[in-house]
Amino acid sequence: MNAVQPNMTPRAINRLDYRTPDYRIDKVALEFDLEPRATRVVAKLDIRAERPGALVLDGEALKLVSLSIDGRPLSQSDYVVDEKSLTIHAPPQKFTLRIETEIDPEGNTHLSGLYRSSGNYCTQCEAQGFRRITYFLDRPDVMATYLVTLRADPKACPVLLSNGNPQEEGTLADGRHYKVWHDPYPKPSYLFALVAGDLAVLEDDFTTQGGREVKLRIYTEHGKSERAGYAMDALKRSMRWDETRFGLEYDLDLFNIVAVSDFNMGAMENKSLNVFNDRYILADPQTATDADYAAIEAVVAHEYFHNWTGNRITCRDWFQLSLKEGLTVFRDQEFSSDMRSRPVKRIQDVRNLRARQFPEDAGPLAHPIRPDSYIAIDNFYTATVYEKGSEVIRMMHTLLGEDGFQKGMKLYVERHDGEAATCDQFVAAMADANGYDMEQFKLWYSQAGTPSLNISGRYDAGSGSYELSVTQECPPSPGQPDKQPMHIPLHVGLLDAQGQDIPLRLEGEATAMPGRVLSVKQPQQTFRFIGLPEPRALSLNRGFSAPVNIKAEIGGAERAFLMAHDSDAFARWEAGQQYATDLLLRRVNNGTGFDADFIDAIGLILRDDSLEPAFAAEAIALPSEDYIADQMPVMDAEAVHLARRALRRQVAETHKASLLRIYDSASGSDAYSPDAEQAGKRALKNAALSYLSELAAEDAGILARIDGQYAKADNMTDRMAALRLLVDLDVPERAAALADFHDRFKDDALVLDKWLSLQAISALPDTLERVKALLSHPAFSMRKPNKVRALVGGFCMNALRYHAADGAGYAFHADRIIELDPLNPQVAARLLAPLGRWRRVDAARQARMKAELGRILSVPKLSPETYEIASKSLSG
Ligand code: B3K
Ligand code: ZN
Repeated sequence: MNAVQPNMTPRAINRLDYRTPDYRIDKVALEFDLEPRATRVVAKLDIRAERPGALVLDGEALKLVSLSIDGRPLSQSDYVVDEKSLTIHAPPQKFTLRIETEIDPEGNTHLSGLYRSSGNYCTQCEAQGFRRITYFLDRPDVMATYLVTLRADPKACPVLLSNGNPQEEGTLADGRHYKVWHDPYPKPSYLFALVAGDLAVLEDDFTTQGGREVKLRIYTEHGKSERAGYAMDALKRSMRWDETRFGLEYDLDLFNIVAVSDFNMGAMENKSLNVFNDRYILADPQTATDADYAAIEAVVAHEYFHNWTGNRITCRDWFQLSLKEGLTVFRDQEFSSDMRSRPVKRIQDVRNLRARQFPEDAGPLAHPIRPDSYIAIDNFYTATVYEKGSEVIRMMHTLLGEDGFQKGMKLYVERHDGEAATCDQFVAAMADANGYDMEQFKLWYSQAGTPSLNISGRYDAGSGSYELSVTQECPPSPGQPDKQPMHIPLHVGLLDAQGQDIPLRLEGEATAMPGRVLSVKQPQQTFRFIGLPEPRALSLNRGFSAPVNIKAEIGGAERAFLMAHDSDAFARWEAGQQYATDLLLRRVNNGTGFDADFIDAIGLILRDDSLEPAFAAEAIALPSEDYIADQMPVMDAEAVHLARRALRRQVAETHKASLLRIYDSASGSDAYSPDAEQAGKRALKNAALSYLSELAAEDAGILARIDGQYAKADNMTDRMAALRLLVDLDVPERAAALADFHDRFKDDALVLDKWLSLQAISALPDTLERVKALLSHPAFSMRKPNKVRALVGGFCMNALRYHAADGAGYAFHADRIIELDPLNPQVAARLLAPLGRWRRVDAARQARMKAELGRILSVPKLSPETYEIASKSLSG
């Protein structure tokens, strides 16, 4: 039972209250008799006391059938059961506890614990789903080996899977069949998994560096296994990469992946039995975009990398979540960078960080990457814990270098393999392996908020020196009014008039190098470079060396110069982003026109054929409307939309010829491949078409190109790119294309998600009405997280329509949360964040948003998940 009584505030758990467990469970034997509405689970747990006293096991939504210790049934007075736990008053010191429970997989709409997806059984136990299967010490520092017996009807469930190695299988007297699995590696309960059903399989194999032969299997629904080929390829590349870059090898003879269509998140790293949202497995050129392929590669790698960073070394408690998530995101980002273009990957990761993490860090739900308190841990699988967590790991990498970082990783694995560890232990391994003082750096784990650096540079011609003054500041965040200065690695460079890097020598140092990483540690600090000619431009936070906001007085001409010349590709892109941001904010505030310098700089990029197309596509793309709005004291989504449209139009008018040249010369003759090079060319071609679409109303040739690309595309990337433009245009071709898309793909749930989300993010004024109508379309279901995210989540990200002045967007949002909360509280809570941004809008909208949050909070039996987000959003 997840519901709380009205007037009963759910209790917060605090990091500093951590205590080692009173009891340990060393061995777990589980037997499942799988039935859709009444699955029997027998758990035999080898338990020993660390401290004498009552044994309190977690349990939720369970029917207790029987209970015995060492073969003796317990009497009513020996134990007590409530909605969240089973307490055995006086257990012996060491014993085997046998628990029989009954659960209802079919009725499990929370998709946590054991549930059914398209008629198959699957589990999701992280963070606290195992307690919905049996009573247990459901915490990550209780690690056991698991022996699992699955019994089911062989027709309904020919496939029976769990963690580890298969041990035995056979047929029972009643015609059912069984299979026994054993996982030799002790693991916390959140890594337990089972899957049972009628599934297709794609098989392959992999030989590790050490010579271990590993069978690889990807299970999908029938008829879909041909679409798992790219995921399989990504898996093998991940396995090889982890050996070569990190020296980490796979440790079992079997690695299984199962793709299911109903899943709360992206995927789950259960030991040797990863379970995936099928959108991160299934791809073919007709149904998946280049971005989908890249995401599949990244998520397959991420889950595989967890085998070491997460499974072999897990987290002591859930406050340490970033120990495995931040580190594993860093590892998957590095993998993608090695597989694709490193600068383009960095640009995309920073875009994503700014879109999702910076607003979180600046809002009522801000928390450090290692939070101090939570009500529902599932609410803390956030962009902060994951993506900022990865940035913190990346800063250590920047400070220590690749060799130093790998030394630290090696020591971390040596010290903690097989253990449940903490973030402090990770940092200690990095510090000890390198003799590096990380004390101040550790503040990144405890302080929330995005620091700002105020930077100014001054050249003194007389002495040939350059002074860089840096002031750091971290804004207050909930529960943290005052911040300490952080240790911030700031990568800087100076360019001469030819655009070359000037070698930089810090006062007191012997060597000069082009660009350097400064350790900013004080609230105010000055760095003095000596013996240099007058620089033309200052390049800051190269490679996004720290996840901070930079404030610097850099003029338009200097930004345009950096756009053309910076040797650091990230900084080159960033110069364009900041220049565009300056122009758009000026336009929004004063209605001013746009600098010719900027328009010219975009023209230079468009005409520079030496640039990597994927980079050029990023470099000409303007910052998102949300990013611009985030820079305003009070956001105005409509004004930002109009300003950005105006700048896009001016670029399109000025550079129409170059844009048409790029578009028309892009060859469509190669057979489609999702590789980075081809994807980059498509990205540039579609970025050009996106600019040109601003002229579609007056130029029939452009509309014909868009509509023609939609109709003739031989791959989903091009088809979607064209449809994305059409959904913003008020033309008859729009409805025709949407109808065609639906009919083409009406049997493909994943593609229909795209169809739903495109309509939800349309800029047209009747978007909300259309979204409301789609709620009753057969392609939508409130019970399917992918659908909810596509349609409802898509609409809530559409700031222009979501923030409609009459509050209709907010009311729609709150209605959906209230409807979803009893069905799936985890997804409801995750969907709620946009309402928490009320401090960012004008007073009239604020009142409406707060009223909706209040309405949600007044719902009887609201889940703790939704309660936590709504209450913190209102007050935090
Ligand atoms: N560890 C899982 C997420 C579990 C979600 C819990 N609500 C996916 C991942 O980060 O790899
Ligand atoms: Zn992860």
